[in-house]
Amino acid sequence: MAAQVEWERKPKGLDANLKDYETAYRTFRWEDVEREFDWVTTGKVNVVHEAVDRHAASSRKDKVALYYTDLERRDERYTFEDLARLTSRFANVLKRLGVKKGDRIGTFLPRTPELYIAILGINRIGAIPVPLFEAFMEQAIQDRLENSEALACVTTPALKPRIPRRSLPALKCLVLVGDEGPLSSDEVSYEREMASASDRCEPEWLTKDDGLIIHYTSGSTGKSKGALHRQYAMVGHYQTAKWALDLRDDDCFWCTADPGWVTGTSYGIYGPWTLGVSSVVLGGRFDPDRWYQTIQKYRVTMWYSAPTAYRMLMSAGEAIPKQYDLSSLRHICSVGEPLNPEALKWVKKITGLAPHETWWMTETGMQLICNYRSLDFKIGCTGKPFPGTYATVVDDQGREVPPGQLGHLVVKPGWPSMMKEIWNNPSKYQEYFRIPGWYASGDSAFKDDDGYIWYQGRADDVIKTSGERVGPFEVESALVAHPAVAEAGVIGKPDAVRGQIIKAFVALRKGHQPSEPLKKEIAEFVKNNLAAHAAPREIDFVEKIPKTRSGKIMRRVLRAWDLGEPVGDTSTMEE
Ligand code: 6R9
Repeated sequence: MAAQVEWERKPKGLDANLKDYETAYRTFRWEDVEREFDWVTTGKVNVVHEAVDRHAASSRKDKVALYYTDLERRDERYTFEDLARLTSRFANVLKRLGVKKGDRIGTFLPRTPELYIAILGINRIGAIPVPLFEAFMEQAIQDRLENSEALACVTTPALKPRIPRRSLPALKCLVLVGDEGPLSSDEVSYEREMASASDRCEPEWLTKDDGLIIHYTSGSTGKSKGALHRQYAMVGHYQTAKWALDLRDDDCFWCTADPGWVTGTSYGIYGPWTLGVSSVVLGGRFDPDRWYQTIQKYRVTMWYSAPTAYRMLMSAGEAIPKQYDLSSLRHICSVGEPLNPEALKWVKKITGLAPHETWWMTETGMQLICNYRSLDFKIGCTGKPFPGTYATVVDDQGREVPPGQLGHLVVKPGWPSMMKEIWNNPSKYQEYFRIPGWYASGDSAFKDDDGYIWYQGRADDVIKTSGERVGPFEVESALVAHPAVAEAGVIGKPDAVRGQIIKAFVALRKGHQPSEPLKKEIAEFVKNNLAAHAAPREIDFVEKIPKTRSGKIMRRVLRAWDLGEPVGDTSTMEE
């Protein structure tokens, strides 16, 4: 436990949406939140009605839902009414292509308004969006579109070559955004189809249990897995956006995450828009100047980002933020990895506000352990369970451990946005419930005497690099596809800015010599086949990859090698 605990104290009577955590935690009922949704009275469920149509039919009609800029070519704003119209058009485009309720549709697009319109257009007809991060290369795309058996994919001419269509028999059609050229018979132009589509499309009425979205994410073994969420998840998105992000009607909210990741949909789309709050999207690459400029330009009031981003801003120095007016900010939150106290204090220094932790996962769909705007917290802690949920720390048998003792971070199943299934993989789903009575996160943590939970790291081999979740197996598979690589083992190596970086140990095939150019070539190969963020930043050549007798890579040994430490017990290692 931290020797000297520093508190972030909150003024009494602070005007937050969640005024008194302890009372709320005692009295909270999800049924009360359900009443905020129209489906409670109509029985007709569709997130697009709750996030768009009901606002478009209210006094929020002309309110800006989405501010979009790339600070160069595009500078646009879309009201809730615009979103109702455009997502209806896109829904009609999909209908014309024969897409029906329950079909999976990929979105492989840069962060542009079309991506948001596509996701909600897919939802409108009850189909299931499968967002694919823009930086994914061929292998990553193939794995995800193959597993989800997506019927169509919305993409751009520039990204299209990365979709291996010949090996995706289920993929019938591409919708191309920004294409003026000739199209093949299984392609349509987004612009041309949108121009002739009707502005009206009643949502497909669903049940609470029907599909909302599939987000692919990584585990410590195997290929990426698709976490399917249900429509009912919107109840969790809504309430956490209200109490953890503290969103209000007059806020201008900036969630910096891409919808290719769960944060970019739960809190880039569903949370803020079910609340009717204006959201900012910045296209293009990370750059400190552009980020501060965005806060200034839109007078952003609530900012939700990740520790790596805060640390990158920190390393760019204090002179840059001084050139911008950041005084509009009133609340800041953080997600994806632990926020180190140094970065927290730096953000506080430049904005006057300490970022508040929110802990959750792709599979949990919503924030579960948070620091709250009105509640004192200890700097460095992960926070307290969200009202209506119960997260705690247990031993291997599922018994809660005493304060201060390290254990598995678990959650009592049954919160609104818990994933419904792992797509096409019931046994993977069951693995999350291996500790009797609990959803096992795979993280380790301890609870202190005051009930604050302190994240202590992953208990498995999953890597978090720049806040993005990467499975070692995916990287190892990409590495061994290189002609010079015989075997590979991958670990996350601690890094001051990125949290972890990907480090690969590589054994070469006969006839290949270790060299610096070869390292570069191998890293480049992974970048081009999987994704830039999944490419190893460090490669060590070794004779052999340490494996157990049953053939499992011993990453514990790799980590010890990396640190130059003794390897410990190797009795299970193969000869
Ligand atoms: C939303 C998201 C989930 C894993 C999770 C944990 C780590 C997320 C954190 C955090 C410490 C926080 N994580 N938030 N660790 N403090 N506030 O990140 O989902 O990409 O699925 O990652 O990220 O290890 O298990 P996902």
